Amino acid sequence: MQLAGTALKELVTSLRGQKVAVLGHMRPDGDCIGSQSALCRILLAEGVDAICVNRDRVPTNLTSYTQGIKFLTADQYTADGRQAIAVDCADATRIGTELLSKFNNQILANIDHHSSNPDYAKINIVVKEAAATCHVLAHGALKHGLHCDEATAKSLHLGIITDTGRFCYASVTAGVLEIAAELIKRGAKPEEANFYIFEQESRGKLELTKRFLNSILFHENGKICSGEITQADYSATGTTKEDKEGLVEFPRSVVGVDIAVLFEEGKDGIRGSLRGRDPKLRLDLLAAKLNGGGHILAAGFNMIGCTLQNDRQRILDIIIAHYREQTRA
Ligand SMILES: [Mn+2]
Repeated sequence: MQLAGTALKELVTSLRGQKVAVLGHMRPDGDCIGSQSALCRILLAEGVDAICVNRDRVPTNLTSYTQGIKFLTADQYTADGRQAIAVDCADATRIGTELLSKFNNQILANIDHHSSNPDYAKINIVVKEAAATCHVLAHGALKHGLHCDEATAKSLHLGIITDTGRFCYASVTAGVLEIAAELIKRGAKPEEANFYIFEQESRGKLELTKRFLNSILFHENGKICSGEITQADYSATGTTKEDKEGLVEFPRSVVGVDIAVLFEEGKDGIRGSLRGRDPKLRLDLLAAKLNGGGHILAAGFNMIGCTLQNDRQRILDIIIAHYREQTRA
């Protein structure tokens, strides 16, 4: 982290007088928008001509963090010789290929915290143990005397609470809380951030949640819990696939459930999310049996050409068989 701070300071000062675009990932979240907004403010304060560009629009609940700086979508941006800095992008494809091509596929700097980051830029400031990209930026800004006014502090705090689930994950160390405390001293407001991120759900999302909860079934003596969402659910509630975010946490949080499953029936097949708590269950290996992949505790599958009516039970049987194999004494 110490090295990252020095590298950030060097990067920012080396760009004085130059034109820079700070790029985020597709479907931006709080850590992405927070990192872009904060870094852009830091660069502007150092005399860099900086803007932010994303393939997608800034989510409406996060627009207050972008006040006073320029955020463009890929369509609105015409290549004008800017250097690109990517933030919170685990690899270059996360920027979106079309946007990347506007920079001749050249990224000057990559600032991130994903453990899979392959160091795809000329300058790579990647701290794999950091809780958020905003954590990396905040450390650099606060310890190396970079600009950190109220708006910057709010943006950095936004990213940290987003990626730590409001300071609940294993990535939250005393150091993270010390940085958060300093950001609050500089003007970050926990209740305001909490409101924008966690209390701005649409009515459609609540209706979708009701439908999902109604579909929940338990299997294997309550060890496996599944629920489903169909295209009809999305159209009836005016929601999109982005709104399924977080639903799998309902079955995952129930006592006794070892594997939570969310089935999503699309036009071309069934996609699914798998979540667990016990590394022994190796959900990555289970997902691989279902044309998917992912992490040991969180994975996804993709059964092309399948429908819930025809294939739900067959997929569940594979999940149950895997569970029995992994738990056999
Ligand atoms: Mn992040």
